[in-house]
Amino acid sequence: MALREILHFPDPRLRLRARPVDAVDDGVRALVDDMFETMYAAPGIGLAATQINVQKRILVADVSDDQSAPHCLINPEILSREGEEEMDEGCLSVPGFYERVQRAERVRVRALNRDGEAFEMEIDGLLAVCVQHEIDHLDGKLFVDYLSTLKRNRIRKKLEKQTARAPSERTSLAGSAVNL
Ligand code: K2U
Ligand code: ZN
Repeated sequence: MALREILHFPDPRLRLRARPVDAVDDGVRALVDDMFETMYAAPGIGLAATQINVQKRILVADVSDDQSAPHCLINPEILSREGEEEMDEGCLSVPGFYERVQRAERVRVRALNRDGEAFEMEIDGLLAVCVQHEIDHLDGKLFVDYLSTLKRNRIRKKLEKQTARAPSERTSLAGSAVNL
């Protein structure tokens, strides 16, 4: 397993649309394992392959408190959406920023698991939010796209400044939340 670099907004590679996985082979399983390792180390509760510059339709998620509920969704499809919910979302690709986003409260999803077997599941709560957030990543969409142009541009400018700073100073700043 290996830790992968997570791309940061406004990196244009985050805007690429991921392609379906043709066959769930050992190479895909190794990629899934790297995604889980990278997600847990970030730390985060979800990660899309797009965020590590791999344009394959794969996401991982684990909203448990103790890394006990890993989910791997390959070629995920949302079959149905119900209700509405709102929460402050963050993103490993937009470090230090949290903004309110509205999404479906409950979704039914179909995907392939790490063994290439098809499954469906009905999800709600934080896992439903996370899976919708990750599927957006696979379509080249970020949570900042739900914000006003003004707010999105202010986030972009702040992150561009951090990227331009020395790596050591950038790391210490990344953990500080900024309210716009
Ligand atoms: O895609 C990512 O960057 C992973 C997100 C997933 C996520 C975003 C918003 C809402 C739910 C999940 C990161 O895990 S952001 C960190 C985080 C951690 C706990 C709760 C919310 C966000
Ligand atoms: Zn994200």
